[in-house]
Amino acid sequence: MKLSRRQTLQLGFGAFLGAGCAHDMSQVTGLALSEPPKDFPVKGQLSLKQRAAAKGIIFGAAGNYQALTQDTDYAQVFAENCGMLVPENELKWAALRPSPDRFDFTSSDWLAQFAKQHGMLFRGHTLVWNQSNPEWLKDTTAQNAEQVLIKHIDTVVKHYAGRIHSWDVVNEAIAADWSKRDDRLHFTTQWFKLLDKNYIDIAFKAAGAADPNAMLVYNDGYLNYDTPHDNEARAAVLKLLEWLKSRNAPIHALGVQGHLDAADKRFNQKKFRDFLSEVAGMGLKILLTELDVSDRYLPADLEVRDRAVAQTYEEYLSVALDERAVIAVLTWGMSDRYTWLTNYSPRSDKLPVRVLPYGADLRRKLAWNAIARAFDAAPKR
Ligand code: 9MR
Repeated sequence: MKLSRRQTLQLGFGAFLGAGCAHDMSQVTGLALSEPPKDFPVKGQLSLKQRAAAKGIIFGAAGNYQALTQDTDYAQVFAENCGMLVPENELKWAALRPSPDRFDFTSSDWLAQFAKQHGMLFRGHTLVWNQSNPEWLKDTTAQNAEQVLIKHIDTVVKHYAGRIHSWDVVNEAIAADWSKRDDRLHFTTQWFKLLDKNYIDIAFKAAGAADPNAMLVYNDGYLNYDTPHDNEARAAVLKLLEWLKSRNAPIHALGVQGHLDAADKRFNQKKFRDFLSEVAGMGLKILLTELDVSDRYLPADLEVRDRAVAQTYEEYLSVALDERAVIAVLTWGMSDRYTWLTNYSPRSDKLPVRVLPYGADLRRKLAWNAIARAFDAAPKR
């Protein structure tokens, strides 16, 4: 029996991660396999975007205005590797909407121009989210909620029509909430309170009307692991997607946030792969969004840490890229110099986190190799 790359990795990573890891051993029992070589060798000199493009995949990352305007070395590394730019914060309401009647596109327009100048696609994140909203939004009432929502989406989506690849129309309507509603919808958010779940449908329809050519995406997190919470979240996301389709909402893709943790042994390849197949079976594309690998619970040793982070990237991407509906891989930043995990998920020993393809010194790490290797091994779209 010839093993697929996925099966090979399955055993290799199991050996590395130890007992708690869930895998389907039925396919691989009895065969001597090894984990990826310690230095994650890559062939050739191609950048990440070139390796991805060779397989019909887009590689890109989140970038923010501050880092890209002030740090030219970083901007160069970013442009060399990315075929797509996602503004990390600049398209959120808090950034765009200083007041109910004003839109400020200064920083997002700069990023759109930077993307264009370097031949990158530009992607929108996000039109509706429960976080990073301006204070004045709290004054919205049940009477004007729909109008406020539609005006925002219509104005922003039209502003970028013709120069945007895709929009995260709604972000995290489900999985951020740990409560026990049957449909798992995050019901304490302001939009839910004012418009019930209809806000999701309204948002997609407004985006589709404003730009019929943009790919419209539902983006959510906590979909990766084999935990009770993530299992429920995956089921709830599938139901939400079905509901949106039944309402004739224009939805074209699911964004699966990849905030991974290198010490978490609960990634179940089969369950995750099956989930992606189900989404693909609904006629939707899939974008792997917001990918990064926390090293918070790993030992201090740099080599051990970098290898474990790289292995996590390689395993995850090898499983996911096996699904041909996956059209994009987007890391949440390019360098450890600029990552939200520095503040949101620091190490207890205070060592700088090493979670993205490039180190804070802007040198490639094994994580870069791991991503490159996953693209090189991926089937063509
Ligand atoms: O990385 C983003 C960070 O800089 C912001 O302070 C934060 C709040 O707006 O959002 C972070 O990005 C989040 C993304 O927009 C949605 N999914 C979770 C991401 C990490 O918190």
